[in-house]
Formats: sequence, structure tokens, C-alpha cells
Amino acid sequence: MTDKANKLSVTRRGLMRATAGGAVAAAATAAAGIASPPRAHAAAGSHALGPGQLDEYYGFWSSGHAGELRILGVPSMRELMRVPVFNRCSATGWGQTNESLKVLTEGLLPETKELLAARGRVTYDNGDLHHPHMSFTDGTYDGRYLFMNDKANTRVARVRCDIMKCDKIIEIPNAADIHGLRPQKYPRTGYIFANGEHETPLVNDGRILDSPEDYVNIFTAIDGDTMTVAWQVIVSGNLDNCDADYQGKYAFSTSYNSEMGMTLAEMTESETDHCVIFDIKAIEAGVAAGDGQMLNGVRVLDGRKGSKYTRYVPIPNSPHGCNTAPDKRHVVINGKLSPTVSVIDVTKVDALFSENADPRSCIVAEPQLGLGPLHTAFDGKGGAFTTLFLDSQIVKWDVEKAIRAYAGEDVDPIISKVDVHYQPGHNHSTMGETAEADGRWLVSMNKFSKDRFINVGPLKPENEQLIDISSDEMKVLHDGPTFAEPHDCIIVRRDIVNPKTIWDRDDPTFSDAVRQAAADGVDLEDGAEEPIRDGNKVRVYMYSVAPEFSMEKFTVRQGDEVTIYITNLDDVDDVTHGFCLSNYGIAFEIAPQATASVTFTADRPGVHWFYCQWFCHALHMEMRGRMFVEPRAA
Ligand code: K7E
Ligand code: CUA
Repeated sequence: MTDKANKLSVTRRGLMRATAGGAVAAAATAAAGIASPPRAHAAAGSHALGPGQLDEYYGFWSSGHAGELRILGVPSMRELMRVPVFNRCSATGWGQTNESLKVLTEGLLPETKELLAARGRVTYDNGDLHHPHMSFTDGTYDGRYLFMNDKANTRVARVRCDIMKCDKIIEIPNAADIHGLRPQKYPRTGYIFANGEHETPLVNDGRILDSPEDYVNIFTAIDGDTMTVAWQVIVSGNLDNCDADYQGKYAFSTSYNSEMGMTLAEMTESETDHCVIFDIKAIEAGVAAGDGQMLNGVRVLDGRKGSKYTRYVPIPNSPHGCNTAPDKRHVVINGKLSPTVSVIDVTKVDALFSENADPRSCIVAEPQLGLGPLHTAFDGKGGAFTTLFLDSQIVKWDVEKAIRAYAGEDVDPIISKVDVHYQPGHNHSTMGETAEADGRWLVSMNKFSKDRFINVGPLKPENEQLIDISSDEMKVLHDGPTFAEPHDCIIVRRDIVNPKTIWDRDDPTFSDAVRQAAADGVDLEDGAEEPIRDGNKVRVYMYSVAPEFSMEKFTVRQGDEVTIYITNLDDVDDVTHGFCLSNYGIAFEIAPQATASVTFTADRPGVHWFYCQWFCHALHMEMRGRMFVEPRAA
């Protein structure tokens, strides 16, 4: 039995001890039985896991316009957790607790805060999360953080992997609609590279409107440790996806619409677009020398065509995905409207900058793979897997053979193709964007499910499929229906990810609550007997131990601004409590050893029950209390 299983049954025993009544105790015993089967790995070549078996990989999934991060187990494809980020979450209180509102508001630009306030809001409650990526050290995942973009409201967020909660969200100034996002791979993260997808006037205050010739696009480097913008570079053309090299020298962005067109016809007119290569050391030197301009507190360099900071490599029409191979040498630019992918050799990039070599001289292969190549994953053994959106296929091809064919040899780089269902966007292989790619599993993230599942109405799920890539013949083993939208994912070996099972009491997430309690002379772990009044501000300090809150009742006055702090004193795995204040629209989670708080106006007089809404105990239903709101004197 593993540690986790042990802890779980200890929890169940604790629950049983605290439970009165034979029938309930018997039910709890049955529950304890469930926690004990042996935890074996999936048999080789099989993705299916039996009850109680654990996955070998963590999958971190985007959810597109649902705005959250999701955690799946791979290869079982079981959804394990949802981590709210750019959305509002009813179950966890994300977007309502003071702790989450701090994260959601502190990184907004001052003018955004003002505008939202004028609309009676404090933050956005939607987002479009496309690209979740983990921090790197020395070319592989290091298990510290996950970073992700919000295309809808131009933000970048960070999730702490020790607690799997979002701790920072920043709005990116000067740019519009952050899309492609990748961490620096070497020497460490370091920078988060983020592409502004849509071009706008650099100072977008209404003085320039319908004159696209004056629009620009912005490439942003964020410091992943401090979550502040390090620098920005103006580029020519829209920026789509990006990646970094394994040498710490360059970043690469695909760029479509080099025409700077506004209509579809204009945007696809030209035969070639670009991959923009950013010289990180040159940019850092330019920033240190004070080149360019300061705008909204950020140094912005001009990297448009002809700049010493960038090179523009012509690529056939409208490239999309940008993927660095685990061989640490090749970057694959995916053609989208062209049936080709273009392979850049990073060892040939120096010459583009130092000798002004022909930008195309860094291209070492350009195989034709099929229709609509969007994204490429790798197996770490020289194999590459490219999604073909229009063909609804994944094509496996050999990078070295593609290079030999480009050099004139008569060799076919395509190894095999497999049908996927339907229209794949991203795909991702186990550890595939790191130097430790292991070539075991590939996930194809398909935009349409059509007939793969029983009909649920006009709005259908999308479909992600698990593919065994351990041999040349790819085998689709599993369909995983998913709600909006599986844009992208990463698949991380489980030994790299080690979240805590309960919170540390000194976690910075609730440091404001600790500070306020100290100012009120209260120890959060003891709670307070009575609400603490400070004018019309009232603070209520409670703790919870299954199945009770430390206060059965408390009284406030109509119109008071009430803050409720709850500390969950249970210190066993998986005993989360909740606080739901009925008819006040308030509900949030308090995981073991956490403190969480909410502030509201007690504007509704009367008796209001609060209850625990996270099932925690046989007497969970009894875990409740009353808030009395005295009516305002008439
Ligand atoms: Cu191809 Cu937003 Cu990564 Cu979606 S992008 S597919
Ligand atoms: Cu505490 Cu349910």
C-alpha cells in the first residue's frame, strides 16, 4: 500500500471514530475498504487503469474559453482536478474569496481597474486559456510553476505546483490579446515569452483607428519569478505561437498576416509569412543601454524588419505552431495553409545575425506532410508527430530523413499516418517539449467530436484521443470527450510534480488574513468568540473541525460590511470544508489547514443559515450555523 492509500484509510478511520451510530460506522468501514486495493502501474502497452490504480503522468490541460486549467491523469485520461484561473468558480469560490480577488485584481493595469470599477466590477470573469506550460530548469520541467495565457483579456497567469492554485495574474500592457506562450528552457525559466496576437496602435487611445499601417504587434518577455514584464519588442505582422531554444539564445514566433491585412482576403494574399527570431542577448543589451522607449513602465524596443534584435525567416503562407525538438537543435514551424512544415536548425541562426546571412539559410528541411499542419510533438528518438487539421490525421515523420530529402536525397520522411476524430489542433507527447521526451503516449486534441459520442444536443463536446506511439504504427486507444476547449496540454512525468496534501499554515496565500487577525488580537486557529466590530466593519473569525464550525451563531447589523475568516483545523488528507451562506450568493472551499475569507454587505435582515457544502463527514449535513442580521432601525 502506498503512503497515500495509508493516509486515506487513516482519514476514514478518524472519520469513523468521530461518528456516532452503527449504521454510519458500517458505511464508513465500507468506504475504508475502497481505499485499499494495490496501486499497480498500467500494464505495458495498455492505457486502462483499474480502480485505485494511479497514472504515470500528470496532464496539464487548457480549457480555452472556459478559462480554467485542468489536470488529467495520463494514460487513463481521467480528469483529476480543475484549477480556476481566468474564470469564476462556484465550488471553490475563485473570484469571490478575498484571497482569489487579490490574485485576480492586483496585476490589472490601473486604467483597467478604473474602467471595471465604473462598470461596478473588480475584475474580468471570463478568459481564453490556450497554452499551459511548466517552468524549466536546464531543458526539462522542474515542477515549480505552470504559466498560461488569456487571449481574451491580454493576461498571463501562474499556478503554483505545490498547491495547484493560481498565485499571480498580470495584464500585459501595450500588447493585444496574448496568444502563443512558452517558457525559456535554458538555463531556466527565467523568461516567459508571450505573443500579442492582434495588431493595434502602440498607444491605443483612440487617436489612431482605421489606419492599419500604423498598427504594431508586441512580443513580451515576462520574468517568471517576479511575474513582471521584463521587456517588449515591436514586430511586423501578427504573432501566433512561439517557442524557445535549448541554448538560451533565441526565441521563435510564427507570424502570419505579414501583409498587415484586415480582411481575410488581405491577410492571406501573400505567398509567404514569417518566423520571427528574437536575439535574447542583443535585446537584453538594448534594454540595458536604454534603447527604444518606455511605455507604461516597460522598455519597448523596435524589432520590426531591419532591426538588430530580430530576423524574419520567410515561411510559406500563414504558419501556426512552433515546436522545438528534444534534439535541442531543430525548431519545426507548422505550415497551416501550406502542406509543409519548415525545420529551422538553431546552429545556423547565429549567422543570420552576425553575417546577415540569407534568413532562409537556417531552414534545413521542408517536408510536405498533408493538409493543414498545425502543431508538432516529438518522441525523443528522431520521430515527429504533426497534426493535420484538414486531413483529420496525425502524421509521423522522421526529422533526419526530412533533412536528407531537402538536401536532395531520394528518401521519404513520412513513416505513418493515423486517422483522428476530428480536425486536430494541438497534439502533445509525454515529456515531448523537454529534453526528456520519452516517446510513450501522444494526445491528439480534436476540435470536433461529431458522431463519437451519444448526442447531447446542438452543442457537442470536443474530443481528445490517446495514441500509443511506442511503435511506428500509431494506435488510437481512447476517446476523451471534453467541454470547451482542449487547446493544448503538456504531459509531465509524475515524479516531477509533488503537490502538498495539506496547506502550510504560513502559506502566503492567506497572509492578509493572518495580518488582520494579528491586528485584531485574534489567533486564526482559535477563532474569536464574538464578531469584532470596527465602525460598520465587522470581522468574524471561525475555525472548522469536522463536523462543526466554531460558531453556531453570530449577530451583525443590516448594512454592516462583514468579513468572515474561516480556518480549517483538520489536518488530514482530503478533509476539505466549505462555507456557503445561503441567499447571499456566497460559497467557497477551505482545504485542510487553509484559511479563506470573504467580504460582503449584510443587506438582508433576518436569520440566514450557513453550511458546509464540501462533503466532509458522516455529519456533514449537520455542519451549519446561523447569521442573525438585525434590521436597521426604522
Ligand atoms: Cu493552435 Cu491557440 Cu495553440 Cu489552439 S492555438 S489549436
Ligand atoms: Cu465540513 Cu462538509
